[in-house]
Amino acid sequence: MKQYTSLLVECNAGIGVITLSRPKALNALNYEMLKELDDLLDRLAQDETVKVVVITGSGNKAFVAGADITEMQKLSALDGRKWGKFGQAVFNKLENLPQPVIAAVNGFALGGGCELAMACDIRIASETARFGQPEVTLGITPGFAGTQRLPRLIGKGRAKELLFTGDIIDAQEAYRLGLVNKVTIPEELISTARALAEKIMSRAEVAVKLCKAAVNEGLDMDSESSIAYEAEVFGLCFATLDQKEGMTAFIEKRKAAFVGR
Ligand code: DAK
Repeated sequence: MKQYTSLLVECNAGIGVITLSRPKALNALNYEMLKELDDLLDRLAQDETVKVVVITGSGNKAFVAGADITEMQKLSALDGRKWGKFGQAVFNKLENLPQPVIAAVNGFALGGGCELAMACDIRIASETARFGQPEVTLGITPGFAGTQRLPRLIGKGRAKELLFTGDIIDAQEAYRLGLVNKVTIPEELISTARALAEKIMSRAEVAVKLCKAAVNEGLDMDSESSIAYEAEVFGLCFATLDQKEGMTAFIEKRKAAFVGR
């Protein structure tokens, strides 16, 4: 795998682990990190050996403490719009990566960090994780789709409270709100993410990918179109070897041996 300046990448036994690494700035997202992430996502999308992706932050203090404030401070309005559009495009690419993506949130996930976690499919948080959209305390709005993904995840009223106050919440509160799927002790964060990745990898790969596409595409459609889309992906499953194997294994009362096709 290519070497990056702000990302560590390790691919092993089907799991690609991306560690966002700018320790001096609590892994704050700057232009270089976003550009690297953009490049890496293109590569991962083409890499059939990577079945599930896990994203975490380096160190034990931060997942990502937001977009880099020192870099943003100098932006003109036009550059701000350009930066926002680029970040949104990278986060959309992450959200729509063919493989499932698990965020293993190991500390502060603020602003752009919370938005990055929300662009992942599933979030697991360490007990030490902290979440928030503190942009209003800096005189700005969230710029990487936080105003859109947060209400879709936790509901309009709760999202507005977090967006209007900039409050930072702990992992248990994030779990209560439905912002994270699970909370673990810090020592078990990565092993929990890996165990979940392994469970997903044991299922029919094409069906998992089609579930992801159906949820992502369907949520942006009217209900009639989304249900029609679901029928299409359901039908497509019957063109796979894994559908035949899965149903035959059930009837023969044995464990399915999926081949990922
Ligand atoms: N950017 C740059 N540096 C950061 C940073 C950040 N977001 N967060 C922390 N750092 C740096 C600190 O400046 C400090 O650097 P040194 O002073 O050591 O050189 C180092 O990381 C350690 O941080 P602290 O000393 O502050 O550590 P503490 O434990 O005391 O506090 C903290 C941790 C996470 C509570 C605190 O660092 C903090 O409040 N950080 C900022 C959190 C924040 O406000 N994040 C949201 C950023 S705003 C848009 C596009 C994108 C966005 C908006 C619009 N468009 C273009 C429309 C996104 C916005 C954001 O994400």
